Parts: sequence; structure tokens; C-alpha cells
Amino acid sequence: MALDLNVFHPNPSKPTFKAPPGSIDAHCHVFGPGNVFPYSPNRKYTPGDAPKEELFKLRDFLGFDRNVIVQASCHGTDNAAMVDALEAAGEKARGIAVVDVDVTTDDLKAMDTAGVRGVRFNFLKRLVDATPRENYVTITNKIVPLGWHIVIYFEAPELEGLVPFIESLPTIVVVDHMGRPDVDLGTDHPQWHRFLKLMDENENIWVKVSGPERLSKTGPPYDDVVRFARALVERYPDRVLWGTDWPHPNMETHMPDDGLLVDVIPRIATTEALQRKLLVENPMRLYWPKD
Ligand code: 0GY
Repeated sequence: MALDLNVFHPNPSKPTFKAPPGSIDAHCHVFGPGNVFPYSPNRKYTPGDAPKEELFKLRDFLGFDRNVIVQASCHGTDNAAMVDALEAAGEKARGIAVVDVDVTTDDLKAMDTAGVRGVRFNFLKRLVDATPRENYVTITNKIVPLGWHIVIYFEAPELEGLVPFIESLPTIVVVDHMGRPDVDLGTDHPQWHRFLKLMDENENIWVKVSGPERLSKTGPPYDDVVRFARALVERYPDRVLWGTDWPHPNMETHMPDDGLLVDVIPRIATTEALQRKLLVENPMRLYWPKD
């Protein structure tokens, strides 16, 4: 039976790959439930509910220890559902918020106490209305004193125009989903080289080798995405993160089996040392530096 593309996979397979102890899913979301945490009136899509209890169940089932929960556009700048999940998870989760330009220091400090460690700037037109660049600069100036970083989401064709802005950011910048390359163009294409150049020239830029289910043209087991992710893990072993992207909003072709997504990991991080960096050491350094 075809799966509902608006709802996460109801019974993912148990991964064959055993994640190292202390592994972190560094990109996932919580949605609602809408009757407790209403979706934003400005949202571009309405997801099926994906509450914190389901996320924590999946974390344990996949053999992971901790989550980084990223505020998704369907909740706008109301971070309540994400913060509620952080508070329920205690030391087992950190968060990335989306904030308005007039966010106060007190608001930011309260989120920091709950476990938020950064903000997300989203440049995808299908997800958000454009934010004036000066607002991002104002937000950046507010979050840097807290030691927070910036998660940035864009698609590869937009990168060239964003480079001066990205390179001006005075903190760690984490790029979502490998900068969303067109995988059909291959790893010899200028589009991919442009992204590598950005990473090569800026040691403060990290990248999530996540989202094969979004980038693949061939579908599971995502063979066409593996060489992109593997190239990043091998070239920047200390600046890569991995995440499920659960509960996978806006999928058009299939709802991924999260167990199969975990089984991509040993194909992109091919040694135990690389796997430990990707899943434990790097995210610990960024999100739990005192542990
Ligand atoms: C993701 C990707 C998507 C959605 C969002 O904030 C969001 O709504 O990030 C997407 O549709 O590509 O990372 O969840």
C-alpha cells in the first residue's frame, strides 16, 4: 500500500548499521500536534502531526542517543513545539530556532536555557517569504554573543549570489542537505565545485550530509547521492553532521524508511573513525561542548 506522503513512515526497518554509542541525529523536526502547538498562519504547507514522543521513539529504535531539533517553516517563528520537545528531552536534545528580527535578548536567553544553540536562515522560496538581508544581519548580531551558530538552507543554483553574505557571517555556519546539489549534474560540475570552494575557503562552514531522500532521482537506496556525501565526509571529516530529516515534510516521490536512511551512513562514512566523527564527535563539539 502506498504511504501517505504527509505522514512519517509508520514502521521503519531496523537498520543493519549499528551507530556508535552516543550517536546524534543532527537534523530532525517536531510538528505540532496542531491542537496544542498550532501551525503558522503564514505556512506554505500543513504537515501531518509529528510530535516529540514519536521522535524520541524513533531515536531509540534507530539506536541513536540524541537529537538536534530544527524549527521548521510550518511553525514560523513560534518555537513553542520545538522548545517543548527540548524541555522534555533534557540533555538528549538541542535545538535550532527561527526568530523574528525584533526577538529580545530575554527571549533568546530563555531559548538558550532550553537548549537552543542557533538560528536557521531559510532561503527556499517554496518554504518561506523572503527576509530582508539586513534583518538577518540584526539577528546575527543578537545571537553571536550567546555563542550560537547559524544553520542555512538554500539550493545550489542560489549559492553564488549568497556567497558574500555567507562569508560575512561571524560564527559557525552549518549548511543543510549538502547545499542541495542537482545530483544528475555529477561531482565534476561547476555547481558542485562552487560549493566545495566555499567549504575549502571558510573553515567556519560545516555541512550536513543529510537529505538523500530529497536529492535522489533514483530513490532508495540513494546510490546517486552517495558519492556527494562521501566526498564531503572524506574532505571535511571534522565539519560534517548527519541527520534523518524526520518526519520528512514535502516529499513528492516516496516517504523514506528511516532505517534505510541510517543504512546509507556506512556507505558515506566508510571507516569507524569517520563514523564516530560524523555521528558523535562533531555534533558533540558543536552542541554539547562541555560534556
Ligand atoms: C527540511 C526540508 C524541508 C522543509 C523545511 O523548514 C521547513 O519547512 O526545512 C523541505 O521542504 O525541503 O529540512 O525539513
